[in-house]
Amino acid sequence: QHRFWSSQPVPQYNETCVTCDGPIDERPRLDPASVPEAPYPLLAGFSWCELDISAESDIQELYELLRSNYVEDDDAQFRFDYSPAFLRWALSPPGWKRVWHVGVRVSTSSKLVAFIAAVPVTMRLRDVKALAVVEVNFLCIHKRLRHKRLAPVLIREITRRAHRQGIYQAVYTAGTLLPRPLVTCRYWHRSLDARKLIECGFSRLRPRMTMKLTERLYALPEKPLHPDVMPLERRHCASARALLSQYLETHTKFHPCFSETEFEHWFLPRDDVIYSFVRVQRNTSATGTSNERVTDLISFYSLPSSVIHSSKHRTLRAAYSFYNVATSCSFQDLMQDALILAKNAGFDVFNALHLMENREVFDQLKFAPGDGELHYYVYNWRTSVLRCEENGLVML
Ligand code: NHW
Ligand code: EN5
Repeated sequence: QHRFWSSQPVPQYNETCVTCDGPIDERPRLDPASVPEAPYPLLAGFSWCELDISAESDIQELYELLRSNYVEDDDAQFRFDYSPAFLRWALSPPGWKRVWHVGVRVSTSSKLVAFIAAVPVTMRLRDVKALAVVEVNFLCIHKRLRHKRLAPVLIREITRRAHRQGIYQAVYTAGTLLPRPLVTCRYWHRSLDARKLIECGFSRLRPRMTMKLTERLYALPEKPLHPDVMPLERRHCASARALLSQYLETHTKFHPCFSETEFEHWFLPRDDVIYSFVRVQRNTSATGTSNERVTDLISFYSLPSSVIHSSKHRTLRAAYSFYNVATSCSFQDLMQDALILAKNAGFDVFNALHLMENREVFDQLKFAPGDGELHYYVYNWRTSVLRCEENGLVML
């Protein structure tokens, strides 16, 4: 029943695996000459292209393709609206390659009608400490070109382009069930502007609750609990990275390994894109030199959604939990500060997945489970499934 996926090196639904961590198909690595040099043939009338993300016009075209055709919720009420600045950030981490920003255009008009991207990442997968893989994201086909088996062509082409660079594994997430998730995590939501969420159909007034009571239920303090939380700066990055790496290594079994420059790329604050905050402890040594140690990290990214039907609201501003680590305070107090910082930055809702330690604070902090789940996949790797808490990867 999966015409494409049953032909791919991914675990099938019925497979069981006990001690079997490793690649499923070793052929492309052992025989690089078998990887085709030329792109896969495309439907007649269409051509492959590479987008130039440093060019304003290419970013704008990608932005518009996604704004009109990318992921929607099950009831088609909301559609992700990744901003141009966000897309540039997401597609240009250290080591990014233009050949991995793959578009499809109508040959006659040059209109961009499909896209898929890969970016490099080093992953730990259980006992394998540093596997060079790609993260595949932003697979999108224009609504008028759906159900023509174009997705498998895009996936085969990005696979070929990864193989050409000596990469044989990929990680990707999707709301759709495919063979076969490594782990599945539910989305949870925390209202920040309860009235707006109700007005645009994101949430509903609970029985026997008035709007006033609902707004009061979700009220938050005006200022963070910890007055010393401050935006992450370059000088904090070495210490913040050490804090996060230590956390991921000890608490999770599947996580990215950030180099110094990768950490700076993914975490240094960018308006309306990525928000990161730290608490630091100042240590003054006997010789009078002082150094700062990051004890806590808060981060969330901005991913608005278009509201498809409302006359009153055009966009929903959502903050998505990224990586958060607490050592000087409880995780719950840290996440409460994340909510306050997100609210003060103008977000309407704070979203988080059931992974790492997040589940432990959802009830107390008044998150509610959403109707969406996120499945995590690894291409060409066999391993047994993870518990949600062991998942240390947050994708954009
Ligand atoms: S998940 C978001 C994906 N994008 C969207 O949902 C946007 C809206 N939808 C669309 O644009 C994040 C289309 O519906 C898409 C499918 C393009 C989704 N992943 O062309 P056909 C990502 O970007 C399979 C993988 O007729 P379509 C992650 C489907 O099961 N496969 O469908 C991307 C079927 O195969 P089957 C998906 O609706 C990861 C076949 O496509 C899929 O016109 C990619 C049907 O194709 C999905 N999200 O277009 C994998 N959705 O076997 C990377 C459907 O069941 C793998 N399908 O018959 C790794 C590669 C790199 C390896 C490196 C060594
Ligand atoms: C690749 N990196 O379904 C990403 N979102 O729960 C692709 N639901 O927002 C994968 N349906 O439950 C994307 N409100 C997979 C997710 C696709 C988007 C998606 C879900 C996640 C979502 C909301 C709105 C539902 C609208 C109707 C939801 C109910 C909970 C409510 C929140 C506020 C407080 C009260 C309860």
